[in-house]
Amino acid sequence: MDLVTDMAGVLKNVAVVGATGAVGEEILKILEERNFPVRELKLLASSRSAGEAITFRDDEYIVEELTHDSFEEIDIAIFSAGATRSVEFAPSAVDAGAVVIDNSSAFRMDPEIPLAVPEVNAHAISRHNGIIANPNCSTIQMVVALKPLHDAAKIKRIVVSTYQAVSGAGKVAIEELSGQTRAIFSFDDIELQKFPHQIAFNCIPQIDVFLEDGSTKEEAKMVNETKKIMEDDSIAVTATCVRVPVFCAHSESVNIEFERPMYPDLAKEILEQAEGVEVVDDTAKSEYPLAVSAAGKDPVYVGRIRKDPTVESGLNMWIVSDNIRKGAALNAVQIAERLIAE
Ligand code: 25A
Ligand code: L14
Repeated sequence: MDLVTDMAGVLKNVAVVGATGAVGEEILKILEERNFPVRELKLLASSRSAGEAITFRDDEYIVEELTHDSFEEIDIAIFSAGATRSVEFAPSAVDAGAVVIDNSSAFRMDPEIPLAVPEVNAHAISRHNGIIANPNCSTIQMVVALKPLHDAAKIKRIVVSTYQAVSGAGKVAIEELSGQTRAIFSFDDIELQKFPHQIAFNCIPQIDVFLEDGSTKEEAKMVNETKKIMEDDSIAVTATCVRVPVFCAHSESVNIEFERPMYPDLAKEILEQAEGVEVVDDTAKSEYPLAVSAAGKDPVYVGRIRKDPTVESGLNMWIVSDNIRKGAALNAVQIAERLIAE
């Protein structure tokens, strides 16, 4: 087989649903950066954005309105337009023969649908029946760092508190933080859009809606998705998710209790070898992961690795990653890469 036919076999027709959103735009950037084998590209969004021109590689593409007929000839459809759109349109994409990689929470806990982080449970990807779910951003960065430690010493319990960037809530939310900041400095009234309270110069202990038990849906996602991705229901997880006035990258304070002995030095050694992880931990130089340094980068950064002396075998650490990249767009493209490698 010559190179041209060989390449032609691997090229895929790709649809990006929500192409004009914060995650959709990053998906296009990452497909370009990683030289993803795209034959045809279809950019789908709401009627608000239809007709808009977007440049991908050296060609211009026109955004089309998402309909049930959008997926003819599409091999891979990456959805990032919210759960309502996924529930309504993903079945049409599957019926048309596409494999759907879905960024929303719609299908994540469906036992028939894989919930995949390539560094953690890549084997789950091949078990799909047309849809593969991309986990929640806060969960992804935590499991990438914790899975190798779980393999080494079995995690009993995780206590996590998140410091989540506004970009997770989309472009309107990014504008909301800058708009409120400008308003405060010019003594104007602040405007609320995506968040229930002022986010500039504030911390809001609510992400997504409240559930009956007093936790939020974002916190429940961290609990349930962690068990599914790590394939271990015995891990106890408790979470508090907080929105902070940061534009990009989520930070997490994580306390981990292990069944078997685990030490900071051993954890560092393990994490230095781990796929997708970068250890930044030099307290003498005040070096640890920071949101502003992680923004625009691929790794999950881990630092402040230290013993938790209040339990028999425990560690505390600080985990930071770009929520739009590894937390959403990059993880989705990595799943697509695994699909075509199969
Ligand atoms: O915010 P939305 O409504 O969920 O929209 C996100 C994307 O979905 C498209 C939308 O196209 C955008 O590309 N979309 C929305 N409704 C659609 C429909 N009916 C639809 N596509 C098809 N059919 P758009 O043309 O509507 O958006 C253009 C820009 O406008 C912003 N926007 C969207 N709705 C708006 C709005 N602006 C004002 N008023 C509205 N009602 C939109 O913002 C886009 O910039 P955003 O993109 O940045 O939204 C990001 C979405 O992504 C989710 N998200 C973020 N992180 C993650 C994540 N989801 C999963 N995992 C993550 N890690 C956010 O929750 C948010 O929904
Ligand atoms: O379920 O920060 O992936 O508001 C989408 C919204 C993650 C959080 C999900 C946010 C969420 C995000």
